[in-house]
Amino acid sequence: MLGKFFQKPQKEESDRVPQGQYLTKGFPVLTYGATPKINIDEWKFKVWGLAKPQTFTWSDFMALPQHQFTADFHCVTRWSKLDVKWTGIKVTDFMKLIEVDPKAAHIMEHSYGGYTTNIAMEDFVREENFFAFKVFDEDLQTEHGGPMRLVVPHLYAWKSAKWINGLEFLEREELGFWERNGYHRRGEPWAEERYSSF
Ligand SMILES: Nc1nc2c(c(=O)[nH]1)N[C@H]1C(S)=C(S)[C@@H](COP(=O)(O)O)O[C@H]1N2
Ligand SMILES: [Mo]
Repeated sequence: MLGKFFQKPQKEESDRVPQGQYLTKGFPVLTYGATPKINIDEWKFKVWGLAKPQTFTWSDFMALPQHQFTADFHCVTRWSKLDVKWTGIKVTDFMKLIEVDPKAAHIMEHSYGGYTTNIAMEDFVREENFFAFKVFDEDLQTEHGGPMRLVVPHLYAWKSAKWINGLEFLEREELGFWERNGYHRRGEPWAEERYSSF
């Protein structure tokens, strides 16, 4: 039973909803473990591994161009939310601030609280990916990843790390938290890459 919160997509929306997903009009919170509390004055974002080690502050991020993004959000637990409106900073703009070794082919996303998720460089460095600090014109709520989260619209939402605070550049793929616990290493919703087959 889908209940009143989850609906089968309308015809005009159905081509935007991947196989096996249901639409929700609410915005569920999906967090493993505790929700970290982060003070913007103490917020730090680091890059390391196959990149020149650097630390950025909140104001370093706020100095980058800000954009509005509208993107669909697909959780592997089968809910999708269409047209989420975010404000954020493009990954491609942030990448101009850092020096990455050409051997780096993968990234581990790190978050306050210890969450990790892995992503290939070509899935990460895309025009449509962004660091979000507002949703629907309001400061990003702590439970949705505030003050800052990553959003990677073309992959299942577990790749969109909440409370993100670092990027570790890697030559070879390593597995993040959910990926070590059976989720797919890439997680493309249109291919239903939900769980790993090994
Ligand atoms: N740090 C962190 N990021 C996370 C998660 C988490 O547990 N911790 N859950 C992921 C999952 S499974 C989903 S579906 C989305 C949910 O985002 P929301 O809670 O804002 O809906 O965040 C992703 N990012
Ligand atoms: Mo999820």
